[in-house]
Amino acid sequence: TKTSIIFDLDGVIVDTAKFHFLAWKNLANSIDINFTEKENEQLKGVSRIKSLEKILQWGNKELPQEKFDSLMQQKNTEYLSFVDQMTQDDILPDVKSTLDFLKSKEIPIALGSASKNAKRILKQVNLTHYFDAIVDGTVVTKAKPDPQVFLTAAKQLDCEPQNCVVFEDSVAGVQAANTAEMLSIGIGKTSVLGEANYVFSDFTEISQNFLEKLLNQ
Ligand code: B16
Ligand code: MG
Repeated sequence: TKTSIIFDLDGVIVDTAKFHFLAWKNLANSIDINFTEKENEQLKGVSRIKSLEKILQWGNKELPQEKFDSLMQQKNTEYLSFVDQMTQDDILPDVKSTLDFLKSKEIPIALGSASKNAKRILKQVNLTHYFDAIVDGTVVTKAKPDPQVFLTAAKQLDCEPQNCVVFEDSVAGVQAANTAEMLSIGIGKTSVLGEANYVFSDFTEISQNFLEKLLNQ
């Protein structure tokens, strides 16, 4: 059986998590809500709308729909101002060599991201051509931890979920992969991503030997 690989985007391929954090923090502070890295952790992999809902909940605030919409837009405008400054140097260490290795083995590769900006980001850092399927926030209707995003990617690659491997940096994303019955590999801290089948701090920690074993199981 042939293994396929699904990559999350933010926090796995590129370090956009720090841009999301900055933009959410500025937004929260502008409406007098405190926002820390710990709270940010809970927004990883979570859609834009859900993220703002959570922030308002934490701050015990309710807003009229119009204000809600304008804040979401404000956050995205600030976020995109960071994204548009990105270059290939913002690709996380050893991600490109991993993609090259998988390509050399003719492994199908998909993106499974909650972001509506995914295609723009891939283009910005010149990685679009690696992906045989792109499933992002413009197509999914059910947010992680729902497995929809990864199941859709598997379908597009014509791969059984059991033969898919998912790289994820968020708790919600690891849960989504597990629910989809895929092999989950957490990128980040074991203390946060303990539910994953394996956890590595980043791709520099993943040996070619390990990748080869993944492809041959
Ligand atoms: P956007 P991923 C997720 O992307 C991010 O982790 C999350 O922080 C963000 O709110 C979400 O995308 C939506 O992003 O505002 O660009 O549509 O990690 O699933 O690639
Ligand atoms: Mg992520």
